[in-house]
Amino acid sequence: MEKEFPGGRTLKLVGGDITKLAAEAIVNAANAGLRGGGGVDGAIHRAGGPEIMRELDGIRAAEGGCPTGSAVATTAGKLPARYIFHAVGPIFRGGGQGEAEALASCYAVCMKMASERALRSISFPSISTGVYGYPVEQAARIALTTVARALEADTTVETATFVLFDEATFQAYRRALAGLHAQSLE
Ligand code: AR6
Repeated sequence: MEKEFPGGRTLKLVGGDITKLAAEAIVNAANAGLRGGGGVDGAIHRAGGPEIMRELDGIRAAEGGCPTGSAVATTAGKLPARYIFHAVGPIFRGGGQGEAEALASCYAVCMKMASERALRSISFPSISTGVYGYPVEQAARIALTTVARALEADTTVETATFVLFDEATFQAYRRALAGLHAQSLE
């Protein structure tokens, strides 16, 4: 499923494993310590090899980690990408702790980092909706709205793809994208 934007830019939803799909930047759902973990983070480090963690060790030593709502870049090791952007999503604590702003910021920062590097393609997982507990219907709306806004603005990104691991997550994003379509037709 996809949505077209002016200038031939496209936002796509696909099901599957983000480590299997080539993109110039692959986004990881990381933690503030940049120490790796389970979920998509575990899958990226397993498939990408130890070089990615070596680079994160250097960033951690220099900067102490990465704040929630932001991201850091490394190379991609063995993954079919030039960069991994390690984005730190919010832990959901009821919704009154700035979680929506932090989640939107993850996507906006990654789109900005892609454009700064003149990248044409980027793929995202559903940040914060696994271990971090963000309700997926709300998270999908925030994710798609933020990336759509970036694709409508000045960016080098031609294709932004959400790679959604399980069927329930894919369906939530499908509904949210249908909602975006309806809004833009109003
Ligand atoms: N490809 C795409 N999506 C995936 C994959 C994959 N290979 N594997 C899992 N997902 P989570 P979070 C989906 O928990 O909520 C880690 O330990 C998963 O089904 O990976 O942001 C980090 O180190 C879900 O839809 O990320 C942090 O400590 C989505 O990715 C913490 O978890 C996000 O789930 C971050 O938690």
